[in-house]
Amino acid sequence: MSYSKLLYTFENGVGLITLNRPEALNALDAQMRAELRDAIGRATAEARVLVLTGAGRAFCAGQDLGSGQSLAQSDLERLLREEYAPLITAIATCPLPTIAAVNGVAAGAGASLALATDVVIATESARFIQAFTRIGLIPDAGGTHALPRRVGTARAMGAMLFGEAVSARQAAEWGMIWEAVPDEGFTPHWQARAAQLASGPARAYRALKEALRASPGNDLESQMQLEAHLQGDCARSEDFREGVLAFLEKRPPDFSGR
Ligand code: T3D
Repeated sequence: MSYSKLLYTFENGVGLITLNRPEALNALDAQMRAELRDAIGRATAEARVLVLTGAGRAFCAGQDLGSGQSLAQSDLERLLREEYAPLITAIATCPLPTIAAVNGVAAGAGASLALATDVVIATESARFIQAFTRIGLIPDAGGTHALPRRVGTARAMGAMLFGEAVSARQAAEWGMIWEAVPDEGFTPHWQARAAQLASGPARAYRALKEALRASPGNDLESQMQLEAHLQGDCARSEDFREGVLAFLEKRPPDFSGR
C-alpha cells in the first residue's frame, strides 16, 4: 500500500510512522486509519521498535470532524467497531515496543492513540485533551480503558468530564505518560530512546509486554506462573547468554533479538 496521509520509514530497526495531515492537526480520516493499520503491520513484520509521531505542530487532533459525510449522520458505532477498535488493538497488542513521540497536542482519539502505545514521550509544550464531551461524545478508541489504568479513576474522570487540556508535565506527574522533555532536543531525545529499544533484547521485550498485559486480570499465583513460563523462554535465548557474557566481560551487550 502506498501512503498519502502518513509517512513511513524503516531505519536501524526503527519503524517510524509520521501522521501527515499537518493542516488538519493530523486528524484521523478513513484513509489515514487504513494506512495506519497497514504501516503498523509493516513495522511489526520488519522493525524492532515502532514509533508514532505527528508532522507539524500537533500529534493528532482525533477524529476528523470536517471531512466527508457529516459525522452526525454517520454510523459512529460501526466506525468504532470496524475501524478504531482494530487500529487500537493492533497498537496495543503489537509485539514490538511501541513509542508515541507526542510532538504537540493530542486530542480525542489522538490522545487514545498515544495512550495505546507502551511509552509516551511528549514535548513539554504538548497537551492531552479528552475533547470528546466538548462535542457531546464519550471518550472512545480505548480511552476509557487506558486512561484510568494509567492515572486512576479520579484523574481520568476529571480529565474526561471537564475536557480540559492536561499539560505534558502534568501528564508525566500523574503517570499518564513516561516523560515530558524540553521542546529543544525533543526529537534527538526520542530517537535515542527508540535506538536503545531497537538494539535491546527483543525476545525479552515481547515477553515482558505479554506479562504486563496479562497482569490486571491475574492474581499473584497466576501471574507468577506466567512469569515462570515466559522467563523459561527468555532463559533459552541467545540474548540471555550474550547478556550474561557481556556482564562478565564488562562490556555492553550486543543483542541479536534471538
Ligand atoms: O465519532 C466517533 O465515534 C469516532 C471517534 C471519535 C473520537 C474523537 O476523536 S472525538 C474528538 C475529535 N477531536 C476534537 O474534538 C478536537 C478538535 N480540535 C480542537 O479542539 C482543536 O483544534 C485543538 C485543541 C486540538 C487545537 O486547537 P488550536 O487552536 O491549536 O488549533 P485550531 O485552530 O483549532 O485547528 C487548526 C486547524 O486544524 C483548523 O483548520 P483551519 O481553520 O486552519 O482550516 C481546524 O479546523 C483543524 N482541525 C483541528 N482539529 C480537527 C481539525 N480538522 C478536522 N478534524 C479535527 N479533529
